[in-house]
Amino acid sequence: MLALYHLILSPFCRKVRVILGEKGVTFELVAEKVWRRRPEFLALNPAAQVPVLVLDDGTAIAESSAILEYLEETYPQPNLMGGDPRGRAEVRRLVAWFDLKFYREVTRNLTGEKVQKRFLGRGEPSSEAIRAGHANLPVHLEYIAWLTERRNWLAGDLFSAADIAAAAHLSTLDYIGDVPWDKFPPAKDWYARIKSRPSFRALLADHIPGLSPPRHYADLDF
Ligand SMILES: N[C@@H](CCC(=O)N[C@@H](CS)C(=O)NCC(=O)O)C(=O)O
Repeated sequence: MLALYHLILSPFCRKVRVILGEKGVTFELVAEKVWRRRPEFLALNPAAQVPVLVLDDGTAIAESSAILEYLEETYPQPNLMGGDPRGRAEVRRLVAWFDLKFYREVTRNLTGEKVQKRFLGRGEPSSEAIRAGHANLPVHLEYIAWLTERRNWLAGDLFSAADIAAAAHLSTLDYIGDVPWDKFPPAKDWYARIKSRPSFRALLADHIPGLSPPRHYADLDF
C-alpha cells in the first residue's frame, strides 16, 4: 500500500490527501514530526519536508506538485489537470497561485505563525505577520468569487487540482477560524461544494490535540 508522510495542518499534505481520495487510491497516513529530523525520514526526503509519498517498492516522491503529476499519470481517472493544453496551463497557473502566492501572503502568515511555528519550535507568532495575513486574505477570497462567478470551478468546467490546492490552504485557515466566509458568499458556496465531496471528509475529521477547530469547520452547512 502507498504511504503518505504528512502533518495534519500542512496545506501541501492536505492537497495530496484530497487528490488520493478523488482518485480512489488506498493509502496509509503516517504522521511525521518533521522537526525531529529522523534519519529514516531524511533518507526519504533530504529537504526534511512533508508531504512524501512512498510507493509499494519503497520509492519516495517529495514535493506536492511532483506527487500530483505522478498520480495524474499513474491514476488518470478522474482527470484533475484539465482537458486540453490550455486547460492544463490554467490548472497549473492556479495551483501555483495558491501554493506560492497564497501560501506566501496568507497561509504562512496565519496557519504558519499560529500553529506551525509552535510545532517547529521557531519562536513566538509575529503579530505583524498575522496582521498581514488577515489583510491579504480578502483579496484572494474576492479572486475566488470572481472566478466562480464566471466558471463552474476555479480553472473551468471541471473540478481540478486548482480547486483542491485552494481548498487545502483555506481548510487550514478554517481550522483556526480565520476565514470571514460570510463576507464572501460566492467563495463560501464554492468551498461548501468542496466540503461535501467524499475526498474532503477525512480532512474535516482531523483533530489536533489541544487545538480544536471551531464548530463550523466540519459542518457541511456552515
Ligand atoms: N513545496 C513543498 C512545500 C512543503 C512544505 O513546506 N512542507 C512543510 C509543512 S507545510 C514542512 O514540511 N516544513 C518542515 C520544515 O520546513 O522544516 C511542497 O509543495 O510539497
